[in-house]
Amino acid sequence: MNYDSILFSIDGGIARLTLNRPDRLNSFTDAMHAEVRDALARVRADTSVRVLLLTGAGRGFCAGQDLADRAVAPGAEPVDIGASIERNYKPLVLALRALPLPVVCAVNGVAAGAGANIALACDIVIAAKSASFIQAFARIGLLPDAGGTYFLPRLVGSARAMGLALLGDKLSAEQAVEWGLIWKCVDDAELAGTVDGMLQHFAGAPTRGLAATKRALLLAAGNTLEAQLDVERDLQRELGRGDDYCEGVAAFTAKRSPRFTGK
Ligand code: T3D
Repeated sequence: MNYDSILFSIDGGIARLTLNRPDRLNSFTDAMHAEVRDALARVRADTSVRVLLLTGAGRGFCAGQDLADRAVAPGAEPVDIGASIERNYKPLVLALRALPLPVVCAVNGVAAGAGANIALACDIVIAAKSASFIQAFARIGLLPDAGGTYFLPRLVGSARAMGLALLGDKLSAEQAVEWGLIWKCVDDAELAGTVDGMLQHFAGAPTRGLAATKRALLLAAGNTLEAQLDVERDLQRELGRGDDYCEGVAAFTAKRSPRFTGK
């Protein structure tokens, strides 16, 4: 598939996906969704990939759905946005969560509507200080989708989730860190270098162990303690049979740096 709305590359174990409609703040069209789906399928199928970066081109990260596609002439049939969610946003959020590797989101500018919640679906979110998060749905008569009603209360608690979702106010990147919505924010000029350092780290990390860690943490949201202890036992048993665990122990014993293969 040719990509017009995204940039995508795989190199040295790192997949980079950039939303690339900067004049529309990288808002999503059906075509962009199809391209992102295709790229994520390639990430999933390529066993050399050990980390995925999601970011945006230009001054914004993503402004959610392209609203130019949603204007309805008076008297015309409204777009079935439930169908759009089923076809586009739900599979996207689930695909990001299911990827068996860390997904790093570099929020380079404003993240609004579904754009904010797609960022929250990623595993580690690093934002530029000038970036912001806006549950813009309240401004146009919708509710937070793309997982917003799931992620927000879990990340920042019910009171702040309600405030963000009902008011649709802009949350600065620094406040987002303070509230526990995202991992960290850095000066704008440091975003690329900070993110690159993290990508290089993950490209040499024990990928299967990280995939199991991600899976266990995500399962915890719906599990009892006992069920979760079982999850940990079963995943740990598999990891204990892996090359990276052997290498980790050997490197520790020999007092050298480990060379993980991700196997
Ligand atoms: O429909 C379905 O399938 C269901 C799913 C829904 C998911 C959703 O995401 S609904 C929420 C949609 N998003 C929004 O409501 C956000 C709309 N955008 C904004 O509120 C503002 O643009 C921002 C607060 C994000 C940024 O403001 P600002 O002042 O920095 O930039 P701007 O001037 O508003 O935007 C720059 C350009 O991008 C501008 O175009 P222009 O005037 O230069 O030609 C603006 O129209 C365009 N743009 C920004 N967001 C969108 C957009 N164009 C289309 N769709 C957008 N979402």
